Amino acid sequence: MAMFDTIIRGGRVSTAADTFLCDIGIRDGRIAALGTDLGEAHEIIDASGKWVLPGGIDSHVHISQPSGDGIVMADDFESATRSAVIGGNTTVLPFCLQEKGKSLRAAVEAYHAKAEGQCYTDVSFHLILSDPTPQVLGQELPALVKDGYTSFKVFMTYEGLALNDRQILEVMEVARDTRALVMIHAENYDIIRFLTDKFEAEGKIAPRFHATSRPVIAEREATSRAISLAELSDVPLMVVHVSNREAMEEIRRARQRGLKIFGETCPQYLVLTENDLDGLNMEGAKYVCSPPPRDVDSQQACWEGLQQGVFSVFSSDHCPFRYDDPQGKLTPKGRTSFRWVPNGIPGVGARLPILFSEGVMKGRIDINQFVAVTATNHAKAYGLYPRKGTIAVGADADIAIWDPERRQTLTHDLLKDGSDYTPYEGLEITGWPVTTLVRGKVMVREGALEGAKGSGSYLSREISALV
Ligand code: DUC
Ligand code: ZN
Ligand code: ZN
Repeated sequence: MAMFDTIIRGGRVSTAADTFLCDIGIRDGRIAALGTDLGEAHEIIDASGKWVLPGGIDSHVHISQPSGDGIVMADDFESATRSAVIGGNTTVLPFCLQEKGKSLRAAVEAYHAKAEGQCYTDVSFHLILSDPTPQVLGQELPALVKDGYTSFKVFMTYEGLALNDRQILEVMEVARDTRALVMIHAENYDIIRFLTDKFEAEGKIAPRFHATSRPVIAEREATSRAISLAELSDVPLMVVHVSNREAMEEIRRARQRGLKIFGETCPQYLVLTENDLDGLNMEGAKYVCSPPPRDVDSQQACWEGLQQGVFSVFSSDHCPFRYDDPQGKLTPKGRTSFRWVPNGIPGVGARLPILFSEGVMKGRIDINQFVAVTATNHAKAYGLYPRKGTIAVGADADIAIWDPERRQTLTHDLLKDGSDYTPYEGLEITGWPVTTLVRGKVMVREGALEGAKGSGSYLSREISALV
């Protein structure tokens, strides 16, 4: 009788720490053995010439999130996790948004109903706190953390979402008491409101003014303030979607002072610039996201943040809207001002190939750094390690097999998400995740989707290793 369900044979295995040549024996969805001459299995996957890595964990995605009047997000759980698995991911963490005046628990239940039976990858939810009432802070949130929702995001900007400094301190106090990890969107609300009103009054309404109205200084100031609030509260903090040198340096300085401040950056800050928002007609809307892509020096700073460990995680911030759609980027109101252009871009399928190609294949980061910032550190930060995020005996068999030589021009057609474009169209990519297994089941084989929707499970999470 075969010892294993599957053996991945002959690959070059890399984790965040090591690279070694070995076979992987998989039994009951877990990694049961690492070694050579592992014997028989029901299925042998030949990985010779390939790199065998932990499946990607994308800890920052938005799926089926309420997005304002008449605007509909392009992905549901089926299409977002389909694109994720095609792009080499095995777990994604979307955000469950509390709408103002409503209960957080009710939002969580409704979000589970959307995901149930739909997923190609494993999923787990962060929370977004928009209304930190005494009931939410005193009861709902602590109970949800106990139930495995161990991270939540707060916003310093946006109508209906922004918390003031006092509210952020109140939330941080609950995080300290419950040992949850706070994630923060750091942009100065008043700077953005002031500039948005001013540009509109001057007739500057095109998508590119989205970028101009959210300057680096607004991000740097809010990052610095968020760090101060976390220091006062004595809580770790994850600053998400960092776009530029000044904000990166704020995080670096805090870390050098011994504070538990962590950073995340995303593909749009490595390969796009604000000039992409200049497209003729409304083409620039395809790149409207917040913080906006900046300039070439900001790209370089984000690379340095990844190379030097200032950023722990590299996520997509997948926040997809269709372009050619009145419920998406071409909403009629968006033509009247950049203020109304749906804010966010797709990226869950493109994240890993972009970092592999631009980072590993171009020598900016090594393969172990790649694994750390795309999988292992996400698992550690969000309470999934060591079950997820590494290749080790006992871990879930979440594995992506990469062909480091495959060349590919990135096109939207490859990504199989629910949007109708990719902001990375035409990027030349070297290296591709050809075969991906989720808990031992082959979901993508040689580039073709093979697993069924509903194979992905919901993951209840432990306390973050960063807390
Ligand atoms: N913040 C995000 O994290 N995603 C999309 C939009 C935003 O402001
Ligand atoms: Zn954000
Ligand atoms: Zn986001």
